[in-house]
Amino acid sequence: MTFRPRYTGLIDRYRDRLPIHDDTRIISLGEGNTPLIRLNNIPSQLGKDVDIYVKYEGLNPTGSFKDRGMCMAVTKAVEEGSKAIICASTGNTSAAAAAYAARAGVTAFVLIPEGKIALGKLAQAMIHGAVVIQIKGNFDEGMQLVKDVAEEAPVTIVNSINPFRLQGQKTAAFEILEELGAAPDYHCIPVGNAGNITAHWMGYKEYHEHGIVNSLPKMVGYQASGAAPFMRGEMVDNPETVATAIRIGHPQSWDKAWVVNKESQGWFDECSDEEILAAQKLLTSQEGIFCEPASATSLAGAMRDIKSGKIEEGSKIVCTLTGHGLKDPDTAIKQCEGDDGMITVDATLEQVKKAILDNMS
Ligand code: AN7
Repeated sequence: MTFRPRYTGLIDRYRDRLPIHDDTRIISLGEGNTPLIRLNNIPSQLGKDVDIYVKYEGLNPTGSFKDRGMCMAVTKAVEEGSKAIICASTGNTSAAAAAYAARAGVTAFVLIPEGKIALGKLAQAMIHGAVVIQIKGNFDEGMQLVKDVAEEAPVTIVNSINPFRLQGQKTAAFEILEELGAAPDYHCIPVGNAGNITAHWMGYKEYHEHGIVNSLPKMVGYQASGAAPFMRGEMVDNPETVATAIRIGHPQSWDKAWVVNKESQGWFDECSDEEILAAQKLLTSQEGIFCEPASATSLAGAMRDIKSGKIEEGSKIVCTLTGHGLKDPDTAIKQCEGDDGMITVDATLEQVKKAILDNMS
């Protein structure tokens, strides 16, 4: 039996690469160190010789990649003496802010678009004790209100415009490089505010500049068609998509993401809601991996670009799955309506046996 040190979260693990002092009180829930899972079935179904890995960020403590950034943002807010944090959110940021605020003993204020956040995320914000402020408006309006109110009230913004968020989130790229020993050829990622694509590129470049690896990926950002400002080349005022996490029309990291696009020689593209949901279902049913709709955008786009040959055979591809499928049970159940996966029978041996024998594949 070999013992290994207890994993205590990404700030401890990467403290030399993060803006942390020796005596900083670290606010951590053990985030990071998420699995990089090689897909077994989908590549062959595509009929292409490609190697696809998914980085399952849904396995972070609050079920999304936001924990990587939030542990840093809250750690630094507390270090600076802040008693309250605030964010606008399509759901996951609010869940993470609520949890890390509870851990730190500070107040979290979260602005969410009324009726447009997935049920699991709302439950998280509420049960962790955040002050949930629903606005009759969308994320972009909430973000502007957060910026305005932070000028007038003693609250620290923990959206990804807080630079410590991206510092924490860059560690996902470190983990990928450590496991693969080199950069993938392509890193495919869902894009909303474009903080995460920016943070990944920071991480990839940092290991490259320090000579830890000698390759860099092409960064490919996929948006939902109804919320695709990077494809339109301008802000979108009324974004709409089933993938509520990325229902964002005014990305906060607009300029940074265009730099990533250029430097990495990657591209942006869009996926329809149908493609997103199909990819989510394919991943659950063929690989056993359950991510939320927004997260499946990375795989939906990658599959299309693999099929068309834009991503060449022989490529190694990492798709980030940003959030857990349990975040949005309503959409998952709705997706299965009309399937014959649920059968109601009398509580008798005869009926249960018939249900089994009729459904053996
Ligand atoms: C599952 O929670 O913006 O491009 O307020 O929850 O870094 O914005 C969520 C974003 C992708 C997009 N996937 O990441 C919020 C919020 C999921 C997300 C994104 C989000 P960015």
